[in-house]
Amino acid sequence: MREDIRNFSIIAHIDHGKSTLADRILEFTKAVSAREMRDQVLDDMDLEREKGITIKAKAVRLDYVASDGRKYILNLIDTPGHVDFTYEVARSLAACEGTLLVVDAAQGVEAQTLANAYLARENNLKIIPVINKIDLPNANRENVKGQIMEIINVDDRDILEASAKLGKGTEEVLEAIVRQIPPPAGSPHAPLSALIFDSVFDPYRGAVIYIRVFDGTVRPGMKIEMMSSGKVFEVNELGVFHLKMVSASSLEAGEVGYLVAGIKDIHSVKIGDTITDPARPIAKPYNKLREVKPFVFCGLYPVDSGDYEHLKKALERLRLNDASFEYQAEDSVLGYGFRCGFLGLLHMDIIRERLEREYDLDLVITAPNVVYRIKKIKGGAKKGKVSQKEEGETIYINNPADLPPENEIAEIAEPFVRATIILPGEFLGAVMKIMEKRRAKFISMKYINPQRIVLTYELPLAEMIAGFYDRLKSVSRGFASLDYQHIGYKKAALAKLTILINHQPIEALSVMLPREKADYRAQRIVSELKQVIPRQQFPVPIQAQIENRIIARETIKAFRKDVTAKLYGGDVTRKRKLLEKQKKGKKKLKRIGKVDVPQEAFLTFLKFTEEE
Ligand SMILES: Nc1nc2c(ncn2[C@@H]2O[C@H](COP(=O)(O)OP(=O)(O)OP(=O)(O)O)[C@@H](O)[C@H]2O)c(=O)[nH]1
Ligand SMILES: [Mg+2]
Repeated sequence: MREDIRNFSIIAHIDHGKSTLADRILEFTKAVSAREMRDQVLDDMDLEREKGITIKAKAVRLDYVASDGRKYILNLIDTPGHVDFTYEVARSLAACEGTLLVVDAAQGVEAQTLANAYLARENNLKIIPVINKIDLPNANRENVKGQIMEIINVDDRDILEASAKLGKGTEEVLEAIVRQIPPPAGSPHAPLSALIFDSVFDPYRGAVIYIRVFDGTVRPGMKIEMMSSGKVFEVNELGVFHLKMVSASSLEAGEVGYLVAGIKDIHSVKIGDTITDPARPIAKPYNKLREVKPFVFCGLYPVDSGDYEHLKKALERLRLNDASFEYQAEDSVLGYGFRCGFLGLLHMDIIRERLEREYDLDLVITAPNVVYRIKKIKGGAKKGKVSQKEEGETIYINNPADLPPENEIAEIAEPFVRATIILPGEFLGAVMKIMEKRRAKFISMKYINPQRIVLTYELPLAEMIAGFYDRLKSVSRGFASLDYQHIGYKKAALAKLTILINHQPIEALSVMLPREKADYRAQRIVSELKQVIPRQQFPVPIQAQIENRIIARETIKAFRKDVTAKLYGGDVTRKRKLLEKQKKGKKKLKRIGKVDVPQEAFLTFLKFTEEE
């Protein structure tokens, strides 16, 4: 047992100050020099810095001399707070013995505070609650303490207080980590077992695997076996995470670090897999990580069809770094591309942006949808009610385009979620109203304290992916927070809306809609498409169809839009600038038949999910 090691993660609701607290811990332990230091130094991805949020969990190793005079090695993992990235949190927790649960002193307990605290408890981790941002004028420590004691079993005195911004309370946090979190169990002499909790692709070294060693010792030159596949590799290099990776001569029980084993075939690495010594294997792999299934799907197509192979490579590599997304090749009227699955809309956005930036790709993304379960009628064509024995196979479709013809469908079911919303009482009315509009069923209402309400609803996942989070935030002035769990499929009255442009059905624009809202939404979708699709040399009809019946129609009048028309007279540079801008805008057009369809057309339906 390594008495001198502590492995912990930092968890919280989004923006409660995890990464800033990590900054202070890094500073206090001198893991970063003043020169290297910047705000949220662990958020090193461009996207993270731009959006001001953590996307990937990050591990870093620190040395700390505690007040007992002993030197400790701390492995810290900073995690993201957004609900789409809960999977990152789950993985990080699997590598730790304890966790800091950070709660904003002004916001109090929110939906991911609750969700992450439960995750930590499921993993049997020691939870150290920390109230952060006590410097804020509207900080309400006593109230927040009460809220924390409602959700975890903790004594008033054991709730720490900090201001990560001012660097207050950092030492108390470090001392609590050393005293309260148990050192890792396990023996360096036992047979090797290590958990893969993350990985990245390096063009020169192949897969770099992040591991937590539970038992045994791994050294360069040693053979390792991936337990899920039985594949064996030889370790070339290993090391630990300081701000950068630093090589080491071994990693033993209790330690967190990385290893490189010349793995060029990315498919050999599975996050959540257990590594062992093929000469002395352990009996059973760890089963610490639940596999996550993506819930939201969309098509990704290169704007330039010549980029297909490049996109395929990029997806393979990105998937190594993010096991929670899926892809499979598909072709459609948009050409060759991929159907990709994500954990939510932010996740979808991030992956698309990473592909565009890190791999220099231009992509068109189609409307996101959930996975539908279809029960088919046995033997095919038969109308009306179907008795049990006539029912045929059940299929799952992740693309509305794959919906069988209506006369073969006995039943359509869609995934439902149980949503937990935490909000201050004053927004109750507004929030209940948006829930009503989204086919949500009220389940319960509970008070954490007189000002904070926990609402529970069951609703179709499809209603949540379309702008729900933004709506919730805007009607509650940012105060409501949301978490959700999947609760399985329920039968629903849905229909596929197909859009025809210039008489050609464009499956990439198809969406599934609740039947009772189909007419209304179809009309709004075609009107919007009329606005966003540029005029052509000829008139272009846009039609919306359900089961061979046209239910809405608009026509785009002919003529090429001349952006320079309103510029009369001399200024050539302005004219050129405008033309260039138009050219740039064009990059994101996809030519379908004779019509150019811009990116935003594919996301039109997201705008019309709530009827006024
Ligand atoms: N006033 C005050 N602001 C703080 C404090 N700690 C963090 N902040 C601010 O809160 C915002 C969010 O901080 P982050 O550290 O990025 O929060 P996070 O929990 O890592 O956020 P995610 O990783 O996106 O979930 C930033 O603007 C910080 O400057 C604090 O103690 N006091
Ligand atoms: Mg962060």
